[in-house]
Amino acid sequence: MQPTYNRRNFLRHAGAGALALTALTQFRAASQPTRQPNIVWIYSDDHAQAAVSAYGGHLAKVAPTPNIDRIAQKGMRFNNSFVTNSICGPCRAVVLTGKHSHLNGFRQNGDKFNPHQQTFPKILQQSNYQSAVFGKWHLGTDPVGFDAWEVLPGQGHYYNPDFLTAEGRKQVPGYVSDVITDRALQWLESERDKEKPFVLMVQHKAPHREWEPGPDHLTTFDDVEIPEPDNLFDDYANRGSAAKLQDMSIEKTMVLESDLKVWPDGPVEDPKLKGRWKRTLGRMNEQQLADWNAAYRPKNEAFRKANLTGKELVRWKYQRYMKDYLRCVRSVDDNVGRVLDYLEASGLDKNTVVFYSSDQSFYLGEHGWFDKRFMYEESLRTPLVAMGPGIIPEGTTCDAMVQNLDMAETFLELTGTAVPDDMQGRSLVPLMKGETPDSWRDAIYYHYYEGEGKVHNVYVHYGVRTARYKLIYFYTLDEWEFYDLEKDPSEMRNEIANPEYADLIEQHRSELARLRKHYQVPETA
Ligand code: SGN
Ligand code: CA
Repeated sequence: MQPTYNRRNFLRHAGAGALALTALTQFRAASQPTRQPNIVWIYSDDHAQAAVSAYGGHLAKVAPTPNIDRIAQKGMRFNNSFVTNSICGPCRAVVLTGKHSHLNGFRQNGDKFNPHQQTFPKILQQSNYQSAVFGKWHLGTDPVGFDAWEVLPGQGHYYNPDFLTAEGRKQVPGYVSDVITDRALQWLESERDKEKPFVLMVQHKAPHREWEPGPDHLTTFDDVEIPEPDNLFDDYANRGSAAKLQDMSIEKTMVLESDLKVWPDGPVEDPKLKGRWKRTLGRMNEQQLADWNAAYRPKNEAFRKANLTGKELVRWKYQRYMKDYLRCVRSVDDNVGRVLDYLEASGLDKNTVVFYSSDQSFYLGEHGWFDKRFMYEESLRTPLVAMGPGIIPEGTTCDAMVQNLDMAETFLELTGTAVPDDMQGRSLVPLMKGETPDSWRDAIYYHYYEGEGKVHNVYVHYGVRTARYKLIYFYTLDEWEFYDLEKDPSEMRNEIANPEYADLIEQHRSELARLRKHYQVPETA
């Protein structure tokens, strides 16, 4: 470990409490570079890797994310960043605890996070860090381990969002991505104790369904044609049952009014839609609603007149979906820029490690889908970029397989804090410095629990991914799938019955069994 992280030892020598703090202040003043770094974790909701232009995917040119890319340019892009269980609450619980879902107890949305368990913010708080979280939380119990917190209730709202605070619930005017960022900047500027290092979690709601763009981007992309993925019209031939049984297709699942914004011009009569109206357009003030209607009504009128059917209708839905999604991304990116600008202007950038990631990635029409959940590539991955002067060399990339499971240990190592033995990830700090330890993992474990009968009807499954292959077991269907990601990167051909792969499949079955044992997965889950 570099001496720059050594304040912990220093504290130990100086003694605890007030003495240590005074000594620390003097120590810092005398020798700036030895400070413990601050951490800013910017975490969005459902932001697909393909919609971060630093990854250079098919959307990079039409919908760039210049501010997120600034982080990658000044630091590192993780090319193989994966999640353990591609759904919101579980991913957040994994980041906080550094443990798989079966150990942290949060397997699916709707579970309640046990706030008495060990988390990295609690540990950092005990080692003189200040901690704050603003924005999406979605763990069912109040945040613990934070000096300051204001979080969205459940999924939260895009317009004039409500927040849960230690003092109760309040509504804040504005657009959610701006409001969350305002709150974080206010804490940085005038609420934190400037003598202490900090960890700040800025957690966006966007670009989550129902993809409501902010007032600055209502007509962004109006004149742009968004490129379609090759498998927008996937028929799920050569696949197992799970891909056919899902309910997350652009064609069949999307709601014309709330998802695609084709609301009636008059009052909403349908009782099923009234709730959706109330939590979306129904929250807007007069001006916000007027701007919204001015942007959408003429386009909706043209859509109604066109009377589209079949593939043309799917294509239209895809365009509307993607434009709204990317508009939401644009606001997130603008707000990442505001945070980076503040860090630069305040000089904090010199001693702050900034991460950008999302709870999980998302289908942007691949396989005809939106949403996530499956262990297929688009939702197994998640964007991860990080910058930190003196720690991460500029403009670098990393191909090692990393997971959200690694974040807690990364934050602890960065801050020079001891890592508890029961965390299950691995610190990314060596990778961030450009070294890949020989012992780095060559396989990851995945397990999705929010199964059939729940929203989007994705069957429970677990599996293993190695550098080139993926084995998935849909255990309630008793169906296995095996993909060769080099020959078939879009996972259109399940090779499980192909004798050419028999040996590899066997090796992956053993590896899966080994990982389940290693991570202490109960037999029944
Ligand atoms: C809501 C969404 C679903 C989404 C889940 C979980 N429906 O139920 O599409 O999969 O949240 O998302 S919506 O019509 O209410 O938007 S997660 O990001 O919180 O896991
Ligand atoms: Ca999510």
